[in-house]
Amino acid sequence: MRTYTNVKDLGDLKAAVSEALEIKKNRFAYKSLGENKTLLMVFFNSSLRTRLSTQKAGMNLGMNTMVLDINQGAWKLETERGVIMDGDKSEHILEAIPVMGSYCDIIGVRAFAQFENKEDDYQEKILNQFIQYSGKPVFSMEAATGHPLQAFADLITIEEYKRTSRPKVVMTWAPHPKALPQAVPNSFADFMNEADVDFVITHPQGYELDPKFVRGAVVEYDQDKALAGADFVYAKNWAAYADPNYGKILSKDMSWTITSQKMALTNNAYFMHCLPVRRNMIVSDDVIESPQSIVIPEAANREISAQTVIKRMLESLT
Ligand code: AN0
Ligand code: CP
Repeated sequence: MRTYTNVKDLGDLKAAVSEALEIKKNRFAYKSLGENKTLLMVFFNSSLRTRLSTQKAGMNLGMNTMVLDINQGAWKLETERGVIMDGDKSEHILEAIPVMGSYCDIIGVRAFAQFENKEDDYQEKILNQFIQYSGKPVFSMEAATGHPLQAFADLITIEEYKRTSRPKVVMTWAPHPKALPQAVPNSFADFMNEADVDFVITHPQGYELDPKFVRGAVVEYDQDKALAGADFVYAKNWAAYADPNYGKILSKDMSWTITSQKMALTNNAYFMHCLPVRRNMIVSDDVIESPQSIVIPEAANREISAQTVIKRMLESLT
């Protein structure tokens, strides 16, 4: 595997989930695969889970791992070609990327949507420059339009907790004080559309996601109707995708918060969220603390999704 940016990069999804569950049974079985290989993780944005779980995954595979926080101690990077660099940016990304590539074997990149220019975001300008100019396999650690390590971990978690062969999975928008990217909901939809689940998306009018990710999923604007009979409730906030409101907050309607009253509409559903989560905006204290909340095992599976992807990349090096 040379790139990991979306569900298609995994090929046969069932096989990928089986491989992940095998890795989970013995996460040190491939300790020699990464010997003398270096994983570089580049962060343009903050992280708790991705940083730790991906580093842990690399270490499980015997790799050396390095982390660079672009905004803390590195030179400020210019990303546009043709700019006269007389401002505060000391280095161009077109030099920085091949230099970073020269020190490692595999690169993970976190570069969120900037909400300044929809085309730049949806063309994955930063991530694609890493793919093009680093000379190394590159995986997304949440880029502008996707968070495929999260969605893969989500699918592994659903596989572990499902009580029927084809569970109903409902992804619901919920309110949040800040504008958040569409990366997590995009990737979750990307994966659920390929998985053996009944997938429903619910959000207020105006929060429609890119049809490229929604594809054949059912979109139900009435949250209560959507939640009826759900086996998994996947909550997430995102800012508007559709023009002319790209990147804007259109609603903070607290009637969309996932509470125990909302969960009572479901088939005793499990509650999921990628974290970090704002309590009593996205989800009430009692729901996230309930036995039906699987946010911690979900986060723990980030180590497994990352390890599966890095293992496949290491195998492609040899
Ligand atoms: C980010 C987002 O919504 O994309 C990261 C989630 C994994 N969340 C925040 O910035 C709070
Ligand atoms: N879910 C997730 O990616 O969390 P972090 O932003 O803390 O890495």
